[in-house]
Amino acid sequence: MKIATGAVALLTTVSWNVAECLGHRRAPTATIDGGVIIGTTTRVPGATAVVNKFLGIPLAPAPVGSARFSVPKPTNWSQPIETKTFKPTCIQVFRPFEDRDFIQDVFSIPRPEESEDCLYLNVFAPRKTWKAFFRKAKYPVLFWIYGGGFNFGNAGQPIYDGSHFAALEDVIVVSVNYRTNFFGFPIAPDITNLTERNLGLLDQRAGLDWVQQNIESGTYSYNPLPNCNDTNYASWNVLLKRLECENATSTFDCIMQKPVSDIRYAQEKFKIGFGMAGDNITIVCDPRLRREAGNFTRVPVIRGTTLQEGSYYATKNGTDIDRYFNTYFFNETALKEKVLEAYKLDPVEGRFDNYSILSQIHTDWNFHCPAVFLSNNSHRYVPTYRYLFHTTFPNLLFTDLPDDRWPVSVQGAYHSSEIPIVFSTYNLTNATVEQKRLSHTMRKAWADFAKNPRRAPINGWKTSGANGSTVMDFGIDGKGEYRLVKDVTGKCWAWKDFIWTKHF
Ligand SMILES: *[C@@H]1O[C@H](CO)[C@@H](O)[C@H](O)[C@H]1NC(C)=O
Ligand SMILES: *[C@@H]1O[C@H](CO)[C@@H](O)[C@H](O)[C@H]1NC(C)=O
Ligand SMILES: *[C@@H]1O[C@H](CO)[C@@H](O)[C@H](O)[C@H]1NC(C)=O
Ligand SMILES: *[C@@H]1O[C@H](CO)[C@@H](O)[C@H](O)[C@H]1NC(C)=O
Ligand SMILES: *[C@@H]1O[C@H](CO)[C@@H](O)[C@H](O)[C@H]1NC(C)=O
Ligand SMILES: *[C@@H]1O[C@H](CO)[C@@H](O)[C@H](O)[C@H]1NC(C)=O
Ligand SMILES: *[C@@H]1O[C@H](CO)[C@@H](O)[C@H](O)[C@H]1NC(C)=O
Ligand SMILES: *[C@@H]1O[C@H](CO)[C@@H](O)[C@H](O)[C@H]1NC(C)=O
Ligand SMILES: *[C@@H]1O[C@H](CO)[C@@H](O)[C@H](O)[C@H]1NC(C)=O
Ligand SMILES: *[C@@H]1O[C@H](CO)[C@@H](O)[C@H](O)[C@H]1NC(C)=O
Ligand SMILES: *[C@@H]1O[C@H](CO)[C@@H](O)[C@H](O)[C@H]1NC(C)=O
Ligand SMILES: CC(=O)N[C@H]1CO[C@H](CO)[C@@H](O)[C@@H]1O
Repeated sequence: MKIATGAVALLTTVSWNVAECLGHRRAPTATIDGGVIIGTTTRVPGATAVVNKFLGIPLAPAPVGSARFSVPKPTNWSQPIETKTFKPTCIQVFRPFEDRDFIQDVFSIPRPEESEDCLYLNVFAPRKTWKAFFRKAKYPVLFWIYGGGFNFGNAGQPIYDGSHFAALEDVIVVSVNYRTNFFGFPIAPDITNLTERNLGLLDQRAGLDWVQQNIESGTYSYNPLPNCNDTNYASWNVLLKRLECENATSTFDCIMQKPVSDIRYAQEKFKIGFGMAGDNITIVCDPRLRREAGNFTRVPVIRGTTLQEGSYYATKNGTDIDRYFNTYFFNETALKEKVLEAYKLDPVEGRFDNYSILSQIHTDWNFHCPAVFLSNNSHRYVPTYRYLFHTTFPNLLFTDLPDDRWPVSVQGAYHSSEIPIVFSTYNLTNATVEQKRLSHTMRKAWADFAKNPRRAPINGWKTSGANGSTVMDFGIDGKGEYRLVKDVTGKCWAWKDFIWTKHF
């Protein structure tokens, strides 16, 4: 399982038509296409600006009942509605079932309410000053698409709170819920339009449409290739069996009538995965060829990875190297040989045991090397900035996980640990000075890039250059320092053939 995270910085500004009640304590209201919304306000430490929050704005009619697999369409309402609290997240699947608690302890804090009625988005906007109001000031928008490997995720997670961005950087943050797993990617024979098998992607696009700008959807970066065989219904057929629908007159109706809890449980317990259907519209089957031909939306990018992306995944799957290879690279014997040679025990390079070997392997093939290859490619067409996130702050470590499966000593700069730094949503109580400084730097860099993507996000941050190897190393001293360095990409060659055929 891969948990992709991504933010898309919209490159244009929008006018957020807020009927400001400047100087008054009244709740902020806004008139949008769908109707009138009433939000709430907040403040963040260190900022004078007030933040207007509109949480749980309806994005589309609820996809429930017979509308379960409906394509998101604009919705509207006649009376003003309160948008003051997050709405439930979409139905989530945490696979395998045995790992349900562990995955949530790391990636879903606190555990949200779930519902099929989940298509809502959230806006965090700086309250305009009188001056800005009369200038008709416009703000750049940062659009946040949460990760979760298209199995789970929730725009309302506290670490994704956009208040600091809005208050301190004068940008608007929009985050959107989208459907995942079976509910977002129903590859079923009864749904004949391939694009309508990618509802989760359509939901994301609906969120972008809502922002009403001509922007690109999230880069399809380094996920495994989508299912490009239109008639491969392997997952659907397993689900039919597990839900005892295989002999029904209408198998589709049979599944539609099953309770959500049964559908969720079957996916977790029997490890049934639903992914995207390659339709060459929402998701293409030949992304690498298109990228190499420069056939993509030409906008500048920042992309980066953490130093120990794989530390969580390697733990999750134990320390048996053979089992790991059987799980991820079944029957790829040549690859296994090449990789194990490249990553043999070497204390100098941080490989002391099976676990540290697997942690490095997972970091490289799933995150680090794809970032290198992608940067090497995109820098030929668009300004491409790459970063590494290197540091581990004590208040971001998981000290109270129920068993010893992921000890604090090996967590490191784990997958997603840069997110609370970029959003400034880490726990302030025990934050270090270095942490606050680094958070300020990264948050500002992201915001400045949205304001002007033609300029380096930080002075002196050079583009990734030949071989994608020039990187800004955030936390290079293990604390808050950052510096431009040459990344060590030596082992990526071991992965090139595999990644290029299976993941691009
Ligand atoms: C909602 O949209 C429909 C279709 O455009 C329109 O007919 C209806 O009047 C709208 N309702 C409200 C309350 O705006
Ligand atoms: C397939 O579905 C998409 C999304 O609803 C729609 O835009 C497109 O027109 C449909 N294609 C056909 C051939 O009906
Ligand atoms: C697509 O999947 C079906 C079902 O597994 C299989 O019979 C068929 O051969 C596959 N088609 C291709 C082109 O691989
Ligand atoms: C469906 O039919 C097959 C073959 O007759 C049978 O083995 C299976 O038990 C049936 N499944 C259910 C849920 O009735
Ligand atoms: C998508 O494009 C690929 C590569 O060009 C092609 O093989 C595949 O048939 C296309 N699929 C659809 C659904 O258009
Ligand atoms: C570029 O993309 C367009 C549409 O997405 C497609 O029709 C075309 O075949 C692509 N060209 C190449 C060289 O991939
Ligand atoms: C390390 O992996 C090898 C190969 O799968 C396995 O035989 C061995 O038991 C593993 N050692 C530990 C401590 O897990
Ligand atoms: C494993 O790979 C070998 C050689 O490429 C092939 O003959 C065999 O059928 C594969 N086994 C499975 C189960 O895919
Ligand atoms: C923040 O950290 C302090 C000290 O470790 C702890 O008591 C508090 O519960 C934490 N707050 C949150 C929201 O996690
Ligand atoms: C947080 O800081 C306080 C005061 O400096 C200290 O007593 C406490 O042990 C710290 N807690 C953690 C979890 O680091
Ligand atoms: C970068 O791209 C060039 C040109 O395609 C290629 O020769 C080189 O091997 C690539 N390097 C990496 C690290 O992918
Ligand atoms: C995704 C994956 O490979 N999960 C495996 C991790 O290891 C457990 C056993 O501890 C297996 O049951 C899972 O299938």
